Amino acid sequence: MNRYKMLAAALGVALSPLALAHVTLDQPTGQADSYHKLTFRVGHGCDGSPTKSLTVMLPESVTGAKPMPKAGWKIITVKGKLSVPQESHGKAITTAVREVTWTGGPLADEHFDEFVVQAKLPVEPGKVYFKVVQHCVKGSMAWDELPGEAGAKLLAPAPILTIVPAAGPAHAH
Ligand SMILES: [Cu+2]
Repeated sequence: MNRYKMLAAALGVALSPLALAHVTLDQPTGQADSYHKLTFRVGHGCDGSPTKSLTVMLPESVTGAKPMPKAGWKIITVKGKLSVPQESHGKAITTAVREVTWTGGPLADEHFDEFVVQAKLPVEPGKVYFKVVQHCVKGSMAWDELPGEAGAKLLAPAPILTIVPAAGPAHAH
């Protein structure tokens, strides 16, 4: 347990809004089967220490990821094999970008910033989670907790995107 988590545990439900800034998605919903702009917002450093890298892990159902270049940050992508091939433009794809890392900054704890990836969302509506690791000058934070029992408060939740059904065909008369 790091100091942030210990502090949060000690405070219980009395977390300040600032402590809840976390790493989150700017847009909580996206349309199924669309190319979507995922904007990850970093609200603070690690227990006051400035952020020097951010790694976003993409679930298998999210493909074709392209990070947006960012001044002052270097981008590294890691490709991996998909356990289930997906289809794109009529072609089967078996590998996809599974991880995007930005290194640079450092981003001061007093500032916030946004890290952007464009990616194709799954066809099926539902929830997808993006596990994120934030490395700081001192220490790191893993934003990788998934919801468990109902109502349980997560200290370091993974950013979540709700996939909503694609808009149906135009109503024709
Ligand atoms: Cu926070």
